[in-house]
Parts: sequence; C-alpha cells; structure tokens
Amino acid sequence: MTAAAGGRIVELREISLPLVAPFRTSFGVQTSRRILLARAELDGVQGWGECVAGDEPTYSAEFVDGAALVIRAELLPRLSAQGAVAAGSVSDVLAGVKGHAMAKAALEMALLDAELRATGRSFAAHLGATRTRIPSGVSVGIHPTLDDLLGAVSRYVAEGYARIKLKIEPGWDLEPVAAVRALIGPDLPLQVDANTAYTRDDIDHLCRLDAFDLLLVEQPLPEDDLLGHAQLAARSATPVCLDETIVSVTSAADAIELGACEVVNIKPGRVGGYLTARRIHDLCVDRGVPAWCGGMLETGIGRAANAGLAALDGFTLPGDISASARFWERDIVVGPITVTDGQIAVPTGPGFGFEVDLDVLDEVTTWVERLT
Ligand code: OSB
Ligand code: MG
Repeated sequence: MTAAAGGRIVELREISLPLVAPFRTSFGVQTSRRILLARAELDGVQGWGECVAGDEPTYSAEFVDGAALVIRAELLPRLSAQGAVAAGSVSDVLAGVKGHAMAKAALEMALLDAELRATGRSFAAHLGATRTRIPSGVSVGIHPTLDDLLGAVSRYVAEGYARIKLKIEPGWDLEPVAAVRALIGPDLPLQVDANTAYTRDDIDHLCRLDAFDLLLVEQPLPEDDLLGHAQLAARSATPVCLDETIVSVTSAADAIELGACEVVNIKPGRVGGYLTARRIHDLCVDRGVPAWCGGMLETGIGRAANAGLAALDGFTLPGDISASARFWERDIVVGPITVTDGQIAVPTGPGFGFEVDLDVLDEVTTWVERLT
C-alpha cells in the first residue's frame, strides 16, 4: 500500500489533570485524569491528537498505559514504515492491529489536525458542516445524596444547559430521575446513562423509566448484549441509545437493523477516529436514526474536535459537550469552551480549532517522548 503524503507522529506525552469535582459513574469514580496526547508534524506545522482512554480499563478494554504501549510497540512502527501518512490512510494502515480504537484515533487525530492546519481549513468546513452553534448537554455523575444531586442539577440548569444527562445504576435510578424531573419541570430534555450496569432481568424495572419522559436511556445492558437491548427497545417507550456497543460502522448498522439501537451516541475515540465517526453519522442520517456526539471527559483539544463534528446536521440531539469549567479548573487550551444560552460556538480556526497553552501543558506533563 502506498499512503498519500501526510505528516509524521513526532511526540507522545502524558498529562495529569485534576477534575473540579469527583465524577462517579456505574463503573467507578474519577477525581483526576491521566491523558495521553500525540503530536504530529507536517511541513513544520503541528497537530495534536488526544487519546480518550481512561486511567483504568473500566469503560472499555482500553486504558492509558495500554494505549501508550500499543502505540509505541505496534502502531507507530506501522505508520513509520509508510514514511509520511495521510490521516485518511491511518485506519487502513493500522487495520492489521485488532482493537485499540482509542489509541488509533489519537494518531489519526494528530495527523488530521496537522493536515487541516497546513491548508488553513477548519475541521467543520472540511466535513461540510454548516452549523455555527450547537446545543450543549451536561453529564451529571452519581452523587452521595439526592440533595447533592439536586444542588448540582440546579447549578447546571442556571448555567443554561440545553439537556441534562444523569448517570444511573441499580439503586440510583427511579428516585433520582423522578426528583430531577420534578425539579427541572417537563420541558427541559432529560436522559439517563447506565454504562452497562443492568441485565436482561432488569427490563421490567427499566420500563418504569417511561414515567419520566426521557429523551433516551443510554447503554443499560452489557456492550455485547444486542438481543437484550432489542428486547428492551421493543418493550419500553423510552428510546434505547447505545454507546459502548457501537465500535464501528458495521456494529452501528447491525444494532440499528436488529432493533437494538434507536439513537446512536457517536464517540470518535470509541470507533477509531473522527473519520469513522463521520461515516457513522452518515449512516444514521441514511437510516433516519437520531444521533448525538458523546464525550469522554476530554480536554479542550478533544472537546474542540467534538464540537466540529457535532456541527454536522445529523447530530439531531444535544451532545455531551459541556463548558470546559464543568470538568477542569484550568484547561490546556487558550480560550476553552464556554456555554452561552445553552450553546457552544463551533470552532472556526484551522485544524480542530483549539490553541494549546504550552505553558499550562508543560506544567501538567508527566512525561514526554520525542519520536524523531
Ligand atoms: O458513558 O458517556 C459516557 C465519561 C467518561 C466515560 C464514559 C462516559 C462519560 C460521560 C461524560 O458521560 C461525558 C462528558 O465527557 O461530558
Ligand atoms: Mg455513555
């Protein structure tokens, strides 16, 4: 295979960033994040990629140390063998390595950012996206008490978020959802995310969520339980949305076809990159299935990229693209994302449209490996 001309990955770096408050989901609690970044160069122009793998393999099989290892030992040698690699060739060049979508996505992202910056184009313009503002949703973790949860939701409502998502798990579902619905009233869009915490035995219980007029229930069952999700979708009025299950265009098409997925959460890292995410978006448009852009507690690098992607018309529901200050005291980009009237401005600058704050970046860096 001859890859089209493109850039090279020149640096791998790990940073550590504290969260403003603990974020608890059904798979664990996070108080800070270690994040792997890749830097690419093309004709002297820099590009950055962010790997969304978590500290531990608890959301999916990927995790920071595993991603760093597979990038060094398997992915970079395959890219280097091509010389320079165009972002559009990365998924083909790396196809021989099974899995590791988040590691692959970070490399494709860095190369794509460099390519777009080298030609002065924004990612949204590259995609042909025309929206300049997108609605912002916020993901709210599991709280120690109902009072704490209601306090947090009140603050997000006051900040103007266009949609609230509550993390749920067995023992933290009907009661908090009822209380939040009562607090916010009937009109503010509300949805829930279980991160695989339930089983098929809970289908009757999950159907009781129908009382709260939710936009959707996200990934209630394990990622490989397509049949269970189809059974739930057939029984519940609340649309079933899949996150963890959707790892490729094929898995999205199949889940939709089988009636297991009525709404798609599109996360670029989970599917191997922004270019595949775009193809899943196009599939959703073709099938008439609503889609929205998920989040993985990204820094301003990944969030800017998500906002560009979410500017595509097929993202018909608000995404998990909240203000930088919702998670970070200090972001690693200049001019991090803010929410105004429940909306976020789609970046218009070259590449993914962020500007890395190199001073902050150096302060939070744990290690750097230069690759040239
Ligand atoms: O399931 O959507 C999820 C964060 C980390 C891992 C998985 C998920 C989440 C979120 C946060 O819900 C969304 C965000 O980044 O704002
Ligand atoms: Mg989710």
